Amino acid sequence: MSRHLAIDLGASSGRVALGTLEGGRLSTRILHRFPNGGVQVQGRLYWDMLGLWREVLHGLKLAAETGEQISSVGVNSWAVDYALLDAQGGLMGGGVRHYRDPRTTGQMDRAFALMPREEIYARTGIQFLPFNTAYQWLAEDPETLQAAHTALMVPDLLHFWLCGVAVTEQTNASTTQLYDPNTADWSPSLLEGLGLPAHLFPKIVPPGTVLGPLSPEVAALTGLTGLQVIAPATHDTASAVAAVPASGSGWAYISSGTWSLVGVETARPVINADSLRRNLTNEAGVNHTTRLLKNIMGLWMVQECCRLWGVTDYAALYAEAATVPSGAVIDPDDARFLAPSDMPGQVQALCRESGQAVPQSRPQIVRVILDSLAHKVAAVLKVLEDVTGQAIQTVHVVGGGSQIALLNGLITDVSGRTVIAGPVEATLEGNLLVQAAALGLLKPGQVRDVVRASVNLKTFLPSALPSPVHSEVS
Ligand code: LFR
Repeated sequence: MSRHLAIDLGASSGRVALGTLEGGRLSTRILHRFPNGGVQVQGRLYWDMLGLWREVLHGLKLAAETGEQISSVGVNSWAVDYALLDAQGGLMGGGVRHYRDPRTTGQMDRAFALMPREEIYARTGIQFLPFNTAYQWLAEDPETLQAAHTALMVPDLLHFWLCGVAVTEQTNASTTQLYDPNTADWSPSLLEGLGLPAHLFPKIVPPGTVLGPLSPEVAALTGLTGLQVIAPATHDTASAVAAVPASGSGWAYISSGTWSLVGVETARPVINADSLRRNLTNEAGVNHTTRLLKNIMGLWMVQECCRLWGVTDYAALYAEAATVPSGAVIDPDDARFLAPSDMPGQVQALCRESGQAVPQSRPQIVRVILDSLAHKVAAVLKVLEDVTGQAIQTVHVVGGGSQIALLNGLITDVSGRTVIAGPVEATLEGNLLVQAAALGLLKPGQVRDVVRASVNLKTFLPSALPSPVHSEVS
């Protein structure tokens, strides 16, 4: 039997959880849950890193109070964002900028003037998204970048604070669009081509790397002793995909949360004219796999509506949305939805502009969002089939969004494929089990078996003839 701690930082909330692995099954107990989100100051959007660190320390203290013997701890979070550190390891530039900060507007075009789009894609295989680390770096004040000593991705920063070791973990490095999947290292030609300082990011380590013991400072602050800090798959989506309870072939996954990440697992990156045209991403997964996927705007759209409406009971809202008929279908990846805004108004505007019925009530607006997400998911599944030549029969939906029966049903019906929903806590489970594998307590190939043995899944079968889905996705 072994115990491990997972620190999971999501865009809207964070958790510290204790996992117990025993007899090939994993049980997970959430010790501490705390809210997260952007903090706006002087027109800039940041993450509250010090506030998050305080919550992490509190969670670790609760872990110490359980009195259990815990072997290891590891952090995962959203991708692309980074901290710049000075030579003493101090945070520079006001902390970590949020990827939804509008500073990246226009930076992709600047990058394409420095290096052709095709070449950037050929070297990285990463979906062009305005907030990729590469474009955030282009938006940095050049003097700050020059003055910086080190850049650490968010989970790497937390690992640095936990144990003093500064490295970049591979799954998250792959999201920067500065990483070459063929060499599993930073791409010198990309850094040079975009004029970015190559020395900032430290060495890349694979998921499941033991970094070292918890620092004496953190041990004293929390009362925890004897733990190793282990880099899991630090990109939350990579941890979630590691815990997809699939076996065999013919399956895709959706990591469903603030974003919907829709993809398949491949043995090698798929980087060609077709994947470029479809703007698919090739992010690194565990065990040398590739996560060939696409970012879809996801439940962020509902979260933003709820923020504006002051609604916190999501379950009630989804239940109401299930009682209204299907409405307009819009493109959830319209650029206007990216930044925090009047989301209901933006949804209504796009419905109006596209000549469709404009939803009025809250449930109608949520219904338009869910219908639109389901249609986009269905289109991406077709694209993935086209690009890989592999049929997809089953779609595993994992993460918080897997609890939304309405969305699962819509995905099933619109795509005409079986949906298997769960686990809700895939990210935590992937994080915990990759730590266990790093300590030799599991074979890497056993992670999914343990998840299957440990969780309850729900199956949604297509109830109607699939609607025609257009597979042209931008
Ligand atoms: C999901 C996620 C996505 C990434 C987005 C921004 O939480 O990590 O994979 O594209 O957040 O970092």
